[in-house]
Amino acid sequence: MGGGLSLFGGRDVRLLVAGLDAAGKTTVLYKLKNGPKRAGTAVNTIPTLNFNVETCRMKNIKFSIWDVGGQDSIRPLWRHYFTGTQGLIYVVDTNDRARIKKAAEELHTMVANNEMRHACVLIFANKMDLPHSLDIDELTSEMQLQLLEGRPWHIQRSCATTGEGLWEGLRWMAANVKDL
Ligand code: G3D
Ligand code: MG
Repeated sequence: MGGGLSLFGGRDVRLLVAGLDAAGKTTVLYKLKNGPKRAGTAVNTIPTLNFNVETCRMKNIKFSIWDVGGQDSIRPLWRHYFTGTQGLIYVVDTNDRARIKKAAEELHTMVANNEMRHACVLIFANKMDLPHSLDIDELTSEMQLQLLEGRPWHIQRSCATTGEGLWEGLRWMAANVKDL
């Protein structure tokens, strides 16, 4: 587990995708898996029962990306996936104003876990295509992202259904993720 050189001569990097249910995690995962050239391909999502894992390559990095389900009932299981995680992709539905505090709480609880201490954090401000989205500044303040200081973090606008913003986010991850 963990990062390092792999058989194909590049780096292996392990990422975890998290966020509340319906934030867009599975859509993000399959868009990244399909690659930028197939960004137009629709993704069929079903509520994730257990987890999905997919790989995705960028330059000399092979990302393995874990999508664990977001339902309340299985959230306590998330910590089992933390070990070896080098980067967290935290997906937030910018239209779900009612649950923004809950999304923030969960993010901060997650990064406080000892197994996540080396993980850098990429926040996808997702569903930016919808008319009542919180903007980046509002989201940064509502989610108290300044509390993430001390580790690399970055917020990126995205629309997972079209793929907009996802590759920019992954490029940031590629540049900031550390081998464990
Ligand atoms: P989850 O895995 O976090 O639970 P999903 O979320 O990826 O299953 O997405 C939940 C719903 O949100 C899906 O719609 C999906 O198409 C939609 N969605 C994801 N990203 C975006 C986005 O950027 N913009 C918009 N408008 N919708 C998005 P359905 O209708 O299948 O429930
Ligand atoms: Mg899902």
